[in-house]
Amino acid sequence: MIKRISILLLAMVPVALWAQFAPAQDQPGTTAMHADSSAFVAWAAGCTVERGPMRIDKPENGLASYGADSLALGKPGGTYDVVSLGDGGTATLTFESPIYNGEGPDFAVFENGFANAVNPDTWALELGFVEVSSDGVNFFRFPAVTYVQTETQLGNAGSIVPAQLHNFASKYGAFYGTPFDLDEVEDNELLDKNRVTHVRIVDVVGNIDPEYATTDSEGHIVNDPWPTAFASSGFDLDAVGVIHDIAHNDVPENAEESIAVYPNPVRDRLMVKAEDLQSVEIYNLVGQQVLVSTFDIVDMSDLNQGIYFVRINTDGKTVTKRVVKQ
Ligand SMILES: [Ca+2]
Ligand SMILES: [Ca+2]
Ligand SMILES: [Ca+2]
Repeated sequence: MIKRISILLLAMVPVALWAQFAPAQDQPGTTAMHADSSAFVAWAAGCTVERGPMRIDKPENGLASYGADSLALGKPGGTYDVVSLGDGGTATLTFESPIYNGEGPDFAVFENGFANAVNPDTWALELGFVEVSSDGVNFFRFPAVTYVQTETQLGNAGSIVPAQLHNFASKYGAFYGTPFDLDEVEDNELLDKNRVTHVRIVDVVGNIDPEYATTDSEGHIVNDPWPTAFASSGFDLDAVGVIHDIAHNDVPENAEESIAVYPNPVRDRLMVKAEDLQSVEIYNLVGQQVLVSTFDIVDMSDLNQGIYFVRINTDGKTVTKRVVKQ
């Protein structure tokens, strides 16, 4: 009897472990973002794809070929409006204005996944790693985690429960973006999270054979639909939506002034508009200096609520602005 109970417990534990990330787009608690969400202020403006093979173990069969790079630009178009990356292929996206690390998610990636017709709790999702860069040279990957089993290779109808995935593109089906928060990328002196210029999607190979497998940030092999030995092999990129970019930050009330700060009141990032900016100093009400920066975006999120004086030093001119921190 005791033995039977322990077997039952063992059978139940993995289910609980798997269900620890946000659920599918049709369930409460999902983080999926619909393409029409007003949170999106811009869409990718440039895309360069390096295709991978249709099958990594048979490169002689040729590369994925479905879709043009330009199908990843603009708003999501759905199932056929995609560019296919093939096994291990990449897509590198650029934007009209740099992305900054605002409150919550900063951009979202759209693929063309769909619910399994027989078991609609599972989805055919072709996964990708997501990386960001602020110089187009050095790329930094979001820590991604999968709890999809690794005993049985998912076939090309592959059934994945979205709650088993975190920080993979795509966790959700067509027209629903997977959000990414720059806070989750490890800090690095070569990455300016407030001036991200490039987003790169890297197809996870998805083959569980250790010879070809790719692993998540915790070392788990990533199992995804494989082989997908046809033109639309691998990750099918539909769009990348921007939530926080510098161009669409709250428009400064005093835009005509040569030196301005915005938004005001400010919650986290204060933008400084000034030509030939040398430094920004922030003082509290009793005149203590609480922050110094040489950048035109100052992170005030760690400061207490209240009134601050922002001294902006430019080449030849110093101006002080009163700012309310919320
Ligand atoms: Ca963020
Ligand atoms: Ca595909
Ligand atoms: Ca598209």
